[in-house]
Amino acid sequence: MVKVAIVGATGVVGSKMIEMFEQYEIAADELVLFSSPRSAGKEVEVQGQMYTVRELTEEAAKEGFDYVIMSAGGGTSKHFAPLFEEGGAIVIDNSSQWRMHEDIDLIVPEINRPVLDRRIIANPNCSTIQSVVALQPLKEKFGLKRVHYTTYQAVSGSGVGGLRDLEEGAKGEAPTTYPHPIHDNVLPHIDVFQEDGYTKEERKMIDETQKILSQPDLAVTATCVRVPVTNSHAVQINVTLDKEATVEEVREAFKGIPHIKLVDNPENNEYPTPLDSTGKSEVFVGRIRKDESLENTFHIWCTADNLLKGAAQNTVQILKMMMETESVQNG
Ligand code: 11C
Repeated sequence: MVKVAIVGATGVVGSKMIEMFEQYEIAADELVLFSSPRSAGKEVEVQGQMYTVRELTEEAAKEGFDYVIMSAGGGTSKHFAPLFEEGGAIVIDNSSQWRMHEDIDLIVPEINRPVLDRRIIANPNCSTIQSVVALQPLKEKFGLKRVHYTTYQAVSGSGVGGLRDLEEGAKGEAPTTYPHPIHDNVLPHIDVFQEDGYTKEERKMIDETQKILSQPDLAVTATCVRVPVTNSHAVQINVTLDKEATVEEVREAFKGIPHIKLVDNPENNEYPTPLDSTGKSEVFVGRIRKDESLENTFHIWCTADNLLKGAAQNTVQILKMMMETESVQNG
């Protein structure tokens, strides 16, 4: 009897998690969908069956779930993830609340495995996930010395509010989610500013990259930018390798990896774009060039669906991995 809950089931990422349940053939004997009081009572279809969404309460969190996936914001995760954990569940959380806690695993299934000091597993930030997936083959082949990210992030990363600001902004409406119009504009501002002048999104990319790649002393810096694109984040990665490599060797490192799609034929105007990666499960890489200004340094352009590999897909991949591991352990 496997009992699973989805918290935040009616949100932008929650809806994609439900789609991923079908794609990854998640076999739950009992499934419960939770949301905020505002969305409770809605009817939602999962794997061909209708469910009534319930309000998440402290009592409900102790109903003895085996697995819980959460995408309901940091505040909800801070309060409810430990309650689900106390009730015996493995919680996979998509917020930034737990990611950098020392005893919490931060997982991208293609890269690392949980050790489970706690039964809460954190799903990384969307722009971080696609970037580390692109960096991993280079780490394995050549080693990493320094990474400089510049991001071009879609408004779907801000949920319905971001989508609204782009859509309504095109009709001349004032923004309600961003501090400035996003239509016809770019904003070098994602999440809140910190005292050091970096945004929290930039800090997440730096800290999470070091943690996921198990390289705490890796030099990483980032500038994160919101662009008027509906979906799929793009990241320009400038990476300095430990060992010498040619452009062809760097390209080769990405070949034959099922979760990476190399699109790098500039002579035919072929390179990854957010439109091409939207709806796809892979991380796309291209425009691979040598950075002549620094030794052993390359430019890599990378796009991925921020709601799929950047959020819902990665979360459900972790869920699937945990369900398979536990069922093997339990015979
Ligand atoms: C964005 N990366 O595009 C953010 C969304 O820490 O999981 C995801 C925020 C997070 O705005």
